[in-house]
Amino acid sequence: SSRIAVVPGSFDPPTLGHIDVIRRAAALYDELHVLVVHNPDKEAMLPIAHRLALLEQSIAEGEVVGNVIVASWSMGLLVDYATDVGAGVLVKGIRSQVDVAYETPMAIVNRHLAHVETVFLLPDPSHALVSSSLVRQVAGLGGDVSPFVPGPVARFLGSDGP
Ligand code: COD
Repeated sequence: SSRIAVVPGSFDPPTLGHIDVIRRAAALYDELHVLVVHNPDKEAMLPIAHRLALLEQSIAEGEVVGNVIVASWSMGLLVDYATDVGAGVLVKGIRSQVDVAYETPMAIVNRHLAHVETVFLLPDPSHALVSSSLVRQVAGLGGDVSPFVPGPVARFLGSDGP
């Protein structure tokens, strides 16, 4: 049977850290769903439709191997989406102890709710400090975000590098 996984996130906006996790997860599974989920704990910068388009463009530009599907989900539990598409695994990136503390209870709940396992990937050191919130801050203050985001996102946010 084919191995299907979901990489969920806010992707507001997609960063080079996200693309790194997506590229590496795509190499591990037969089918990878990159899922834009609204995070009620965070105030959004970009509408979901923009995040979807930027993810698709960034994945295409990043030459990610494997069968990657980009989608969004707002109809309820994340694990309901996973179950619908036959995915048994969620893949998440762990940058710090803060991420571990945030993700651990969700991983336990998701396993109990739907027998969906969570697999954690450690970031590449070159991207470990990159976050969407940092990019939102730099962009909001008029700074150049091109070192932290894929080309399509830099162009969209209006900083195309020097
Ligand atoms: N390097 C490596 N990984 C990274 C990097 C980086 N530089 N930056 C981000 N990541 C990882 C994050 O750790 C995360 O795994 C993923 O990429 C997405 O990150 P964000 O910031 O875009 O997304 P989050 O953290 O806001 O997304 C959180 C979810 C919405 C996915 C989360 O809240 C969730 O799983 N919700 C589930 C909703 C639900 O069903 N709840 C009920 C049961 S828990």
